[in-house]
Amino acid sequence: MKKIKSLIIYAISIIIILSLFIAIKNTKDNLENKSDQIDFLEKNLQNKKDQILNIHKKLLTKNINIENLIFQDGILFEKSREKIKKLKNNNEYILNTFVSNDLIYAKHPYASSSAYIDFYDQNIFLATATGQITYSNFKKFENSKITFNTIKSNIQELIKYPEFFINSQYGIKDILVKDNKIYLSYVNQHYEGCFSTSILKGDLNYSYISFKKFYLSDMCVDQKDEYFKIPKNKLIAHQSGGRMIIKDNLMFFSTGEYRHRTLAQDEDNDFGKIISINLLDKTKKIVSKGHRNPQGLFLSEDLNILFSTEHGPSGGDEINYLKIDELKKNEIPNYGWPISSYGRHYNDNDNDDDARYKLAPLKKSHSKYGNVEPLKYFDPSVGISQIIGLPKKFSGVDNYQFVVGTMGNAKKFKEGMLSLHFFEFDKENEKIVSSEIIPINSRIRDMIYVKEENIVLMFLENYNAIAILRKK
Ligand SMILES: [Ca+2]
Repeated sequence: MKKIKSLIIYAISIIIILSLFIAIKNTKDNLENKSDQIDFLEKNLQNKKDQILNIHKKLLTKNINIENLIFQDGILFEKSREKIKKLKNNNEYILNTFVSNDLIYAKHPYASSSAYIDFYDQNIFLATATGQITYSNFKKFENSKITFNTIKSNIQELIKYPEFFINSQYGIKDILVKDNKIYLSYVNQHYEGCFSTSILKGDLNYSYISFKKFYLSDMCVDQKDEYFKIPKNKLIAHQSGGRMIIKDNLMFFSTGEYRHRTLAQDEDNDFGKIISINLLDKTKKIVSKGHRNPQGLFLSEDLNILFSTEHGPSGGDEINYLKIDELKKNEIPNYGWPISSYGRHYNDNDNDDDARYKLAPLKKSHSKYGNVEPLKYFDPSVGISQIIGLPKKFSGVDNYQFVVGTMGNAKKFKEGMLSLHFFEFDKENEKIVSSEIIPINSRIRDMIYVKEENIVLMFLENYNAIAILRKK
């Protein structure tokens, strides 16, 4: 009897092990299938993108810009959905999203369209990264369908290289409307293959704007530069910075280093810096150096602090800050890049002998090398973009609150990407005292706080959408 019992147990065990084995194998096969499917779909998508890009390029050589046709009579946004977002402090926010199928050009492989926003004189301004300027009165956002009117301009006469007007890394990097002037920062091609981040300026007009070059860097970064002969190294125009803020008669302007990393440490050029430009006499000054790609810039007038974000290497995104009083000193504050960074060069296989570390060592301390430590760094990276401060009437908290938007991509998706990150900042101790992530499920390319309406406006690169976040 005992023998039979143990035989039965033995048989059952074998059956369990066998079925487990089959289940594991099926799961593994399924996963392999899924990853094959994703690869297949991605390749198909890429083929479609390449075909469309080819068409756009060919049309441009015949002087046909499809976007001009689409934007001729304005573009349409449609209200898509309303969501409630709740923070740990029990504050509730309503998120409304307005989607446009008229936005067609993206400046990143994981975006479906790219654009920048600003608010002025009760209007939302939206500039596509390919240079179309549109606006709509904010009141229209009570409706479910909104037409943005197009403002014609001379941009196509000023910018002559075709990559600017199609899917590429090159294009507009920010819009700022202030005191009846409109400013656009953009990747400027000085001559073939040589770029800098420059600024156009025009008088605000709702039918036609004639832009003039307002700010032009003395030098450009050349694709053929010796520095790009380092293995795994080439010019990348994503690393352009481009954020603009105006306070009184001073513009703060962030610039990237186009992956010519060592430029960020030299004081004889504009790359990898935050600079100030006097609007009256155009004199410029370096505010801070040692930046890789400062894609977010915000001046808190309450704190008298300039916050910036650093789109870093792998594991090295940062939030930085600078007390405006520091500007009176003679020494230019150094934020470390590429001497110090908590990240590593992309695809270095954890190899410290990778050729890129020779000139860009990315030491794991800032202060030890005389550089300013970040207020916070993100490892893994989140693809940090714009940063804005929020007043108490929006945040409902006593501490100073600021929020950063993130991008990232679906392929290497990590928690914290495609999200809003809320931070409470203790101004006495100059420290972040709490943080919270609210997923938005899209790359947040641009973001502003609108005081008049007490709302946060965002441009979402994956939904081709303007999103409005307001207190419930
Ligand atoms: Ca740094």
